[in-house]
Amino acid sequence: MRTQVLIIGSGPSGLLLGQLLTKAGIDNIILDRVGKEYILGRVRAGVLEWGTVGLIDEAGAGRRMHAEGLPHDGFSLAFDGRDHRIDLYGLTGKKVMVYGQTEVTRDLMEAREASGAVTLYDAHNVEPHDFDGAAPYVTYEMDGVTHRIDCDFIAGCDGFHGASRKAVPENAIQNFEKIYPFGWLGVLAEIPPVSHELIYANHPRGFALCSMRSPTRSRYYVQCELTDRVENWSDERFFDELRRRLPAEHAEAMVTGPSFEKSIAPLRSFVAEPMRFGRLFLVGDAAHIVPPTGAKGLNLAASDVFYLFEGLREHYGDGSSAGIDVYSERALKRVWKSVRFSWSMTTLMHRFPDTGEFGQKIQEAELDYLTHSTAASTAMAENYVGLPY
Ligand code: RFL
Ligand code: PHB
Repeated sequence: MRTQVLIIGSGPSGLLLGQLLTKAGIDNIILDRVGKEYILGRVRAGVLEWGTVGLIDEAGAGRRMHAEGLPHDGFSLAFDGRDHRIDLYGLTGKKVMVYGQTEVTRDLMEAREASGAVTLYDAHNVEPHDFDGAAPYVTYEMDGVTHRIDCDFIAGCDGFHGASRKAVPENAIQNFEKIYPFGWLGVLAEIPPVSHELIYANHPRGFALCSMRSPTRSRYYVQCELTDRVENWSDERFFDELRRRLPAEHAEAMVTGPSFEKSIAPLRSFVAEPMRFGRLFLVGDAAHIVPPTGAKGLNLAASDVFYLFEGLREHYGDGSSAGIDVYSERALKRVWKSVRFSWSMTTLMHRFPDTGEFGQKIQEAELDYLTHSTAASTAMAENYVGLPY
């Protein structure tokens, strides 16, 4: 089998890239090691930058997002027992869209199926080969048989634990990493959100986040110990803890109900440099991870896709390799700014076990500065809605 661009990974980055390429007449195949239902069962991101919204539109998968997604003009930083609103629209003229990653993925999958482009699920032992030469290929196993697909380029869209980054020789790649000393315990429940905007709460008991998926579905998180287990958290204990970390008006107004998803995610910042190795490109979580506090992971995956798509379109359009050659540099510039923002918002909003009284005072001063200085809140808003591509 042969294709122009072989995409490893059918998450949001692989699907978005695939749709943009297909629309531009560039042949591509997607391989994923798991099945469609498994991919759609993962509960992840909820906030889309407007640039991401535009790319999903360009990919022809935006209809339901515009009908059902919730455009948000601002969010709250809650501390000292009350809300401090960050007026995203007033400060930047831009909004964000609250629309779940599961739905983005479903819409992109449907658009792909309608276009007739090929996705091969349950492909095991996927391995990229010869990407440092002119004729790369990928092998995989399906139903006990090894298959090979030849291609011009390989897009490694296979997430943090994927095969693409692992295929790069150790001496060709540099990793930068920071692990945070806590995790997020998240629940999804069919209950109306406590507020019409997101609430990021800094509280002596730890961070909490009130987010949503729709007017009837809430996504809530609390900071927890890394060693904690979901089995230790009944719904009752979760909602008690969440309420204690919120301003009284929200705690009193909160509607609770049975959760239908509950999971703990560790927090990590990670960047691999460069993002291109000959004819292999790393895209999205395969190249970088950010802690979810800034809502940047999925949006960074989208900006990587934008840069790579531009490079490939140029290559197939007029034979120029200029866009491909600057892919890694362009993508990394934006990646590091989002890594910085996600780290700073994580540092600002969480309780760290070893902060000490000095660190605590600095955090309080920063929160006060941020919410009283138009310059500081504009900087936060500008990063949150997304820096330009
Ligand atoms: P994905 O989504 O991990 O998809 C990778 C795909 O590759 C497949 N795969 C393989 N296929 C073949 N062979 C292999 N060896 C393979 N290994 C893996 C996998 O099956 C999968 O289908 O990566 P992608 O596409 O780069 O997308 C990245 C985003 O998923 C991620 O950045 C976000 O979910 C991060 N994130 C958030 N991002 C936001 O922008 N806003 C948010 O509000 C937000 N909240 C979050 C988040 C991530 C979270 N967790 C659980 C990590 C909240 C949480 C709790
Ligand atoms: C979510 O809705 O899952 C969500 C929203 C904002 C974040 C992280 C996660 O910063």
